[in-house]
Amino acid sequence: MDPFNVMKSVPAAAPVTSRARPEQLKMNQADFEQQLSQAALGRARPADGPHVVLAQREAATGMESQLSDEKLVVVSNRVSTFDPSKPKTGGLAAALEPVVERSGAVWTGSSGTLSEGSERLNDLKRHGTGQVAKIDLPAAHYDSFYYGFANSTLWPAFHSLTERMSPSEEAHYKSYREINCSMARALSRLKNRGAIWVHDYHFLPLGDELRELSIQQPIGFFLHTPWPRPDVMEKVPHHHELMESMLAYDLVGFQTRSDLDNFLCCLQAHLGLESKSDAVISARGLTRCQTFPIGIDPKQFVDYAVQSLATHRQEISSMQDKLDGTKLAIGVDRLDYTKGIDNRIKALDQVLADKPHSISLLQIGTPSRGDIPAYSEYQSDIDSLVSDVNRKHGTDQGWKPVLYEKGHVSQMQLAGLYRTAEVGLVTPLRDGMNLVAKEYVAAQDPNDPGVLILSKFAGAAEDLNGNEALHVDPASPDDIATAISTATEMPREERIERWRPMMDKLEAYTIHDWSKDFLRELGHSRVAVPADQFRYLGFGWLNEAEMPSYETPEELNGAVKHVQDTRWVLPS
Ligand code: GDG
Repeated sequence: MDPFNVMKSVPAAAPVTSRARPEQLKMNQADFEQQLSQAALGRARPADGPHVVLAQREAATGMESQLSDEKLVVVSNRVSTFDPSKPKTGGLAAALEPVVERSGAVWTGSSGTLSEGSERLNDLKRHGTGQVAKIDLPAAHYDSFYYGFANSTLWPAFHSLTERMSPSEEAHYKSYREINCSMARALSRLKNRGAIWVHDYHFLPLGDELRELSIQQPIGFFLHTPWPRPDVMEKVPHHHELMESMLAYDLVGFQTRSDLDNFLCCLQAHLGLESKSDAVISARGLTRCQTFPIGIDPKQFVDYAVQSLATHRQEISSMQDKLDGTKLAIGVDRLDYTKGIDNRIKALDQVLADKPHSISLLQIGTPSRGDIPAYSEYQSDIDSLVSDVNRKHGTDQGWKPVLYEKGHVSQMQLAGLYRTAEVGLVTPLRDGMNLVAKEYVAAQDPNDPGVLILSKFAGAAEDLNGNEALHVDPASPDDIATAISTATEMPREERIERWRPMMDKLEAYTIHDWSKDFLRELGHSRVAVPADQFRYLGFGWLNEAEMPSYETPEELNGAVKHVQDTRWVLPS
């Protein structure tokens, strides 16, 4: 029996299927105790003492050793190209590539080729110490899954832009579930499968589908986008079923505290489930929720920025020629309506009306999801705004205030451009984190750094606070315009004072810390205690120091009871 898998190996007294109604999630006392005693019978190992607990804990905390034979499996919709000459066009790819290369994980995702019948698992390909296993997903469902439910319902809802949500179509939801089933089946065919780390809103119910296939390994989920408030979540069709399915994960990770709080509020408001210390207990077991603010590799950006000024000197100086002596602001975004590019250009318009020929904006816009009307419309709106501003404020000598680059640039070029720009403009209406904000900071010259203007609704604003970055309301071109003027006039000493603490934070929690942290916590999330420790079952506390205090019996959702009639009160 898998020592990391007590809860899931227990036959459920009252089986709860993935289609259970919310009230079924709460277990009655008798069921819970029956599960405990069945688990105790199956697990009794009288010789095990505390040293075993410790040994198991060590194994649980060091995922690398735990996974020496069994590979960590990372799942996301798209898999990166791993081609250094090709740009990373999205935050998820930028974040996971170094994780997979260094950890030896197997990264699975859609191949981009669709299959006529059911899913098809392609041969594994090596990248660094890691491997990639691409999956051909069923043509019959992929578009409705991807363009339909994932990107026209969940994406706008999770960014609290309900007006952007497409009218609900039952077929889209059906396809969303079908693709999750296909992915689960493909994963179940992977050999040497260890813990599974699922990424993003495309795969909310994947953990549940994997459990239905009796997959026993620890399964964690990380959401790269924000999680909305209950009133917004309510507008997502099948939100009950989706949230309930997420309780099949052992660990659910969010970018920020406010996303995590929103998720817990949604569980309470929509499923009636209480949480304590960010743990939720249901008939599916224990789900721990935690924040893991995603980072970057700041050292790589420092190196790239320095190298870029030498390697790409010519391109950078020809771009500087186009500035015609004006200061430079930079924006780098997928062309997505959440990114607030329109308000940024309107703000530039205001600045230039006030101070003509003072600043240029280099906007790198990577085309994204162009097959969705909301995206193609947004992209043409940006095109017209850029033309208007260039027509209005450009000079007869050929200066154009907005340099709009839709082609891809390499990461090294990007780092050089960040370093050249006096202002970094990051103004999403809402964003899970926003890696561009962090990359801009990392690429700066420590002796003459630029100023980051940052939307207060980007996850990054929780870390890079208002004393460091200039926080703005992304819906207000006025606010952004004021910040641009402040940034361009800021004295060098103040720029350094603001930049240093941001850089310290980026170095203190890198992308590598982020992945290690998540995997360590995923290890903790599985119960690994011998039979005589069963009173701790379900909580994942593995030694005395981590144990919750138990005090006056208190109702914890009516679901949890100490075997000796003492109920846990989770530490606050
Ligand atoms: C999602 C969440 C969260 C873009 N254009 C080029 C290029 N990029 C790179 C950037 C950056 C990445 O793409 C974009 O990352 P973001 O974080 O800004 O945004 P999303 O794609 O929306 O990512 C987001 C992220 O996941 C991670 O969790 O932060 O909130 O929405 O790395 O540099 N890179 C290159 N050339 C380009 O033309 N080389």
